[in-house]
Amino acid sequence: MPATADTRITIVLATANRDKVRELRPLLETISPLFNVVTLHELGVEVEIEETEETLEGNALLKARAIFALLSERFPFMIALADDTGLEVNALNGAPGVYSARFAPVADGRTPTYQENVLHLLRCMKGVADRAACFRTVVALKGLLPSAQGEFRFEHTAEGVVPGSITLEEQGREGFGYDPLFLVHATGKTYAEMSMEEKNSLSHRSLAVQQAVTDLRNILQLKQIPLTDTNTHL
Ligand code: ITT
Repeated sequence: MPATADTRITIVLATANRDKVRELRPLLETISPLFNVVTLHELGVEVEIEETEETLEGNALLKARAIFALLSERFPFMIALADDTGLEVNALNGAPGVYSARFAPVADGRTPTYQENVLHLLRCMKGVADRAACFRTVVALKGLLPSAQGEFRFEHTAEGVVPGSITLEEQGREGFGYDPLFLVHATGKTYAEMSMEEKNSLSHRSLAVQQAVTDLRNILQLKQIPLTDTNTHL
């Protein structure tokens, strides 16, 4: 498919987590109105991607590659964007980290609920004085875009980290996952005490997404990909 001046770049969000989609879509659309952001749900794609790697970067790449492979025939030019996120607690030697989704022990092998993970973390931190922690997101991009040579394939990862601490009890009702326990010192609030707009203005996820888009723009310029109207606005 030839590139045209008004071609928007399709970004497929390679996540099954609707809470992450709710944050990622406005983040990307704010950075550039020329991104055409689509979700797996909107595409009618239901897929379980097993996170078999031991790092956030490995799992983010694994998810971006899997969704790119699945959809590249449907979208000749597109970027699959995956996010792998972990909460790293100092006193727990960085746990739950890459295993944040499956932190609480549950009997039947299912994925624990957010609430079960939150309560398990509070139990692990009972009586612990050092409450320092950070939230880390790695965003992976796997894409194929039009270029003067016909096409340009790339893979890239970018990271966002926010330091904070684990509260003694749940605070706030917004957000998802561990948000009620994660206090961002600069604001004096947990993520769950912030609106989505406020969380998106400073979160680990937003830092990673902004870095990934900046890097993508630089990569395209470095590779002398002729900037269409689309790419100019990245
Ligand atoms: P996908 O792999 O489909 O993207 P997931 O829920 O497995 O969805 P992650 O592995 O990246 O996503 O996230 C692991 C867990 O970390 C997630 O289930 C939440 O409990 C928690 N989490 C991720 N991002 C978070 C955030 O911004 N705030 C609070 N908790 C978060």
